[in-house]
Amino acid sequence: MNRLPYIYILFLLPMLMISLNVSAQEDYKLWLQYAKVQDSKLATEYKSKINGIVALENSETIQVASKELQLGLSGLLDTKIEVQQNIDSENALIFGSKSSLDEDILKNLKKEFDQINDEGYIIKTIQVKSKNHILITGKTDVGVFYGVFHFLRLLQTKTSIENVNIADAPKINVRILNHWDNLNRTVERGYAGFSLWNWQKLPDFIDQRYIDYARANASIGINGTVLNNVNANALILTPQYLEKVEALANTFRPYGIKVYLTARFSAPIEIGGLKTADPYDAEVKNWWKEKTKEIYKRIPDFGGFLVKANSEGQPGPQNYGRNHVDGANMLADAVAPFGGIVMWRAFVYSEHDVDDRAKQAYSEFVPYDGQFRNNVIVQVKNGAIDFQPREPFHPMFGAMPKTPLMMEFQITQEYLGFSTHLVYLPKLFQEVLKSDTYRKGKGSTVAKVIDGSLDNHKITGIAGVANIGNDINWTGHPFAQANWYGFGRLAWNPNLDSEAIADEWLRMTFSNDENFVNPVKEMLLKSREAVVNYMTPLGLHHIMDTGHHYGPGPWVSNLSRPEWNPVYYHKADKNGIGFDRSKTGSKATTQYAPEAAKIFDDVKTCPEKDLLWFHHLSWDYKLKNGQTLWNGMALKYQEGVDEVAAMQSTWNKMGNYVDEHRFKEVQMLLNIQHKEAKWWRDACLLYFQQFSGKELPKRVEKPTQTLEYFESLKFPFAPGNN
Ligand code: GCV
Repeated sequence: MNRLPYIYILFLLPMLMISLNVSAQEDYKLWLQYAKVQDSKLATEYKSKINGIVALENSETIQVASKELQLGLSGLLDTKIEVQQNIDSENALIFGSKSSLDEDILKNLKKEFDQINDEGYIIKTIQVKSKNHILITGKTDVGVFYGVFHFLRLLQTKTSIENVNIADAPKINVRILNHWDNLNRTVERGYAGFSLWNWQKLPDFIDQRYIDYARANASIGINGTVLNNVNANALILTPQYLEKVEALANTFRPYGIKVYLTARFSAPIEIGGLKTADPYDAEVKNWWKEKTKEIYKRIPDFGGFLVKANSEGQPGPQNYGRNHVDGANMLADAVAPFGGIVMWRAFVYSEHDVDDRAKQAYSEFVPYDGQFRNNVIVQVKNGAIDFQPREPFHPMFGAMPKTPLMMEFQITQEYLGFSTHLVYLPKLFQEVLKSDTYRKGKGSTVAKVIDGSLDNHKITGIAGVANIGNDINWTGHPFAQANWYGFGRLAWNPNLDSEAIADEWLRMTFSNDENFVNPVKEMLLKSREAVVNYMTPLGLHHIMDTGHHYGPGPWVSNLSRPEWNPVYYHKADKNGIGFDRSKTGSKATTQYAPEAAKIFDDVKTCPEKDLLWFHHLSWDYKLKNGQTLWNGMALKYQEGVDEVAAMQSTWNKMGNYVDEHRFKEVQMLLNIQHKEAKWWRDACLLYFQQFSGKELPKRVEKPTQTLEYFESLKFPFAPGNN
C-alpha cells in the first residue's frame, strides 16, 4: 500500500487546523479585528504620529484601555508599540482623565471639556514643551476608554490623524443590552447557541468570553447589561446566584458596564417565603428593600431592575388589584437610596381586552403619565405590536411627556428570519428614531423623545434585546454582528446615519478595499427592505408561524388567544386585506398626535409602506404605481426574492476580499435566505390568493408547491422558543 497520502495528511492536518482556527478567530474578533493598515501612506502617517503610548493614570479602566491600545496598534501598525513612562520624546499618544492633566493643557481644552458630559472624550493634537502629541482625555476614565476606541476606529477606517480634533459624548445615559437568557442557558428568541453566562462555573471561572464581550460593548459605548430574561426566574435574586452575578459585575466594571437584573414580581413569595407580593403590603416593601440592600452590598454600582409585569402571564401588581405605578414605584423606592433605576416595560396586552391589541399598551400606560418616581423609566418597544419587520412608531412615544420613556429594540431576529437571514437592522432602528411624533409640532422625533431633549428628561435610555450566544461568531450570522454594533452606535447617538455605521462596520470587520465596501454596503442597506418585501410588504404584520415565529403562517387561526393568530392581523377576506385602524376602524390612529393621525388616517396620505397596518383595502385598490393591491403585493413578494438573489450575486464576487471561512459561511446562509424568501412568497401568495381569486402577475414566479404542503410544515424544535 502506498503510504504517501497518509504522511501527506499527517503533515497537512495541523496546518489545516491552524488555518481553520485563524478563520474562526476572525469571526470571533467581531469588529475589533485590528488588521494591518494596507494603505502605505496612511500607515506611514500613523507610525510617525504614534511613537509610543503614555498612560497618565493607573486605574483598572486605564489599564484595560492601555491593553486595548497595545493590541489594536500592534495589529494595525504591525509593530510592537512601546509603553513610555513620560512624554519627553515627540509624538506620544497620551491618555488619561481630566484629573491627570496639567493646568496648561486644561486651560487649552476648556472649550472641549464644556462640550462633553461625564462619558464623553476629547481626542486632540496638542503641544507640550513645543513637542506635538495626541491626547485622549475625558472627565472620567471610562470617557477616556471610549476615546481610545474612537481613536482606534479612525485607524481601522482609514482616517487621517493629522491635527486630529474630536470632542464627542453620548446623547443617551442608559445604553443597555437585554439578554433574554434563562438560568438553564437557553436563550428565549436566541439563535446563536446557548447563553454566554455559564452559571455552573461562575463565580470562580471567568471565561475569556466575558472579557471580550465587555471589550466589544465598551468599544461601541454600551454601558449596561441585563443578564437574565424578562420572563424572569426569581432564583437569580438568591445568594447562590447573586454571588455569580457579582463575579460578572466585577469583570465588567473596568469596561464601564453596569449589571442589571430582571425582577420577578412574585419573588417575595417564591424565594422570600411571604404569602403575597402585593406592593401595598409592608412586609413585601421591606422584602424588596432588604433584597436590594443585599445586592448593593455585593455590587455597589448595581444598575437596577428591569420588570415585565402583568404581561403574557408574568405576575405583577394587577394580581393584587394594584397598578403599574404601584409596582414600579415600590421597586424604585428600594433602589433609590443606592442610585439605582427601574426599567418598567410597557409591553402589555390582554386576551380579555376586546380592543385592538395595538392600542392596549397606550390605553394602560398613558393615564399614569407623571405618576412614576423619578428613577423609573418606562421601556417601550419600537412599535405597538411586537418587533415586526416594519411597524409604525409606538404611539406612546408621542403621549407621555412627563415620563421618561426608553426605547426597546430587538437585535435578535425573532420575526426576521432568525440568524439565517442577513438583515441590517440599523436601517429599521433609524427609521423609527427619525419618525415624527408631532407632539410639539413638526420635528418632535422619537430620537428627541428618548434622548430626553424634547421634554428635558434627565434619565434617558435605550435597550436592545441581544442577539448574542456562545456560537463562535457570537451572533449566529457574521452579518448579525453589524446589528449589535449598529445598535450600540445609535444608542450613543440616535442621530447617526445607518449608512455611515455600515461603512465603518464593514471596514473594521472585513476590509477597507472600496471594491468590497461599496457593493457590500449597498447590499446591507437594501437588506431590510428585502425582508419586509418577502415577508410582510405594504404594512402586513405578524403573519409568522405560530409560537416559534419561523417561516410563514398567515393561515393560523386556532390559537386560544385571538391576538396570537395571524388571521387577527391581516384580516384577509374576499373584499380585501389589512387591519382598519383608522377612524372608521379600531381608531388606533387617534392615539397619535393630530398631525400624525391625519397622515395615517387618510388612505391617500398614509405611507404605502404602512398601508395595511392602518387600512383594510379592496384587492382592486389602486396603488401609487398604478398596480392593483393584489398585483402590487404579489410583485413586492417577488421583489423581495429578487433582492436576495442580488445579494447572493454581490457576495459571490467578494471571495478575494474576505477570508475563506467567513466567505463560505455567508454564502451558505444567503442560499438558505433565498430558499426561505421563496417559501415566504409562495406560501403567502397561495394563501391570500384564496381570497383575492386573482391570477399572479406575469413577473411573479409560479409556486412549486401547494398551499396544503406549506400548511403541513411543522418545526417542533425551532430554536429560541422555550
Ligand atoms: C420575552 C414576544 C416574544 C416573547 C417575549 C415577549 C416580550 O411576545 O415572542 O418571547 O418574551 O415578546 O417582549 O416580553
